Amino acid sequence: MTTQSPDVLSTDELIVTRADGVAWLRLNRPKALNALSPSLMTALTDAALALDADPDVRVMVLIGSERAFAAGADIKEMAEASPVDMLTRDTIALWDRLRRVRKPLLAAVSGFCLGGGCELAMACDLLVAADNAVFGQPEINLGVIPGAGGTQRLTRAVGKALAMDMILTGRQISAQEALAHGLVSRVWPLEVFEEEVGEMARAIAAKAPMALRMATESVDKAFETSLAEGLDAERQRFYGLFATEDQKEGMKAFVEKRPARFIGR
Ligand code: DAK
Repeated sequence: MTTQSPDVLSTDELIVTRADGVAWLRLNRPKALNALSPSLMTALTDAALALDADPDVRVMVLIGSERAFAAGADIKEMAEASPVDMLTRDTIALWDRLRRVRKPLLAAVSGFCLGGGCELAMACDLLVAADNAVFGQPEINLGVIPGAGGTQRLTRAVGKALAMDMILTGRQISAQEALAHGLVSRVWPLEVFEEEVGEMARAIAAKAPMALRMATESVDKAFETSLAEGLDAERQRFYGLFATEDQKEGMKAFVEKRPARFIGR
């Protein structure tokens, strides 16, 4: 799992490893609690898009350290910026690039997950946590508001009451509270966290890649469309999957009482 040697896509700030169809992207700026500098975001999006194009990779795990997934965007780099600086740097384009990834992206959060860190985790398809995880949008303490999707994705995930509470007061919530409010889907003790994340990622990696893609697209539609349009979009994808070899294999394997072997076609 994480004992693999670092991949060529690794940089000083991002360690990439792969095994069993799973690519691990580990944020690695320990001195700054993995604050998301433009160089780290560039390395992350470059790697994620390259891995997205590699047929041997079926799922990606975005992970930090035990102490911090990411404590936000790099405040030191933003502190003196003018609006024109912020616009011309256009770092939001890096965040938008990440949304082009089609393979399942799993955010595995331990420790601090704040500000841009929380926004990054929420931009992933799945969000799981260790029991020491802490989630928050503390930008209000800096005189600003979330700028990379926090007001939108947090509200959709946990509802208006808790989102307003967190965004207006800067209050941070525990992994258990995040689980209770639907921000994360699973919480494990820190001691077994990476093992469990690996197991979950490998389980997803064993599924049919086209079905994974259609499934994530369909779930995402639920946030963008009316129910009728969403149901229609789901149905088109469902029928479309009957054109894949993996659908034939999946159903044949069931009938023959054996595990399916999916090839991604
Ligand atoms: N940026 C830069 N450095 C950070 C940092 C951050 N977000 N968070 C922590 N660090 C650094 C600290 O400065 C410290 O560095 P040294 O002083 O040792 O050089 C080191 O990490 C360890 O931090 P602490 O000494 O503070 O450690 P503690 O355990 O005492 O406290 C903490 C941990 C996480 C509670 C604390 O560090 C903290 O409150 N950090 C800031 C959390 C925060 O406010 N995050 C939100 C930042 S604003 C956008 C894209 C993104 C964003 C907006 C727009 N567009 C592209 C439009 C996002 C904005 C944000 O995330």
